Amino acid sequence: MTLSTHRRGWLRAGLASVGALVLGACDKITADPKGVAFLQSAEGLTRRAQRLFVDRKALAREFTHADISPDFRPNGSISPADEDYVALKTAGFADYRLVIDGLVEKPLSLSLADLRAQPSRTQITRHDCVEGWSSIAKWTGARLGPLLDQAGLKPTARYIVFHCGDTLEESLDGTGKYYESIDLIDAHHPQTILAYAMNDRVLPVAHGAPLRLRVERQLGYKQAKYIMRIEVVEDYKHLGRGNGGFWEDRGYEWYAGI
Ligand SMILES: Nc1nc2c(c(=O)[nH]1)N[C@H]1C(S)=C(S)[C@@H](COP(=O)(O)O)O[C@H]1N2
Ligand SMILES: [Mo]
Repeated sequence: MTLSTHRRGWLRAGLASVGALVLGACDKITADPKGVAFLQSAEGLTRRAQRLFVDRKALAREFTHADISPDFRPNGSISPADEDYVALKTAGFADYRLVIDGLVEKPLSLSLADLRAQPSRTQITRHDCVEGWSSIAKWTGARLGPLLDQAGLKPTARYIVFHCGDTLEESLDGTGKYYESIDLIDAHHPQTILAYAMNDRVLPVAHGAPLRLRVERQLGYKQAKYIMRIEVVEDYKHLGRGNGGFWEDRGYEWYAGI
């Protein structure tokens, strides 16, 4: 193959993978026999798979202590009024248990001490909110991947849902409770942690005490605070209004990559 056809094939493969993701199909490519041949070749497949995979696995940028924001802005719920949450908070979260259930072999129920004893990671990262502000903080937490390995995902598992303790919107249909979901690639990403500490201190209530998600390749609204339960599911259509998260149910993208 000459260099120019090689490069055209490469470009088509790139467009096709975008098309496949966005539209589910790409008429132009399937109408062009050369494009199809390249896409079906082992080389074309490998390259497309590699690009999707490598990009999703790349680490988010990490910063230094000097970069930490002196006043990281709290946003959304900052002091949940939900009865169950208030009771837990009043008792200093001594009775808190994180439940991991759904499509797992062995459901888990973990205290904060249990969580602090899990494989952990500390990272200084930048939080970007869609509203247009950013703040940098140091987060420490249990890595989600090893926890899910302990619970043992069933073969049908596809998404990890985070059920939160706060109602952000009072609505008659009860869909105002905050929740979020991520896929298994992000769940196993090394920087995906259940944070219990912020800037070397116990996670404050305003930032999601006692436990909040850090999924560093995505925007602020994916960073679920006040996590009460992690449910492993095959699909999230039956939850909330069916779009995989509180803000997704109100029009935001499910995959909020940065
Ligand atoms: N449970 C819960 N998680 C949440 C929210 C919320 O209101 N409730 N707000 C989201 C949004 S939009 C942002 S920008 C971040 C804010 O996190 P922070 O309060 O630590 O800045 O939390 C996200 N996670
Ligand atoms: Mo946000």
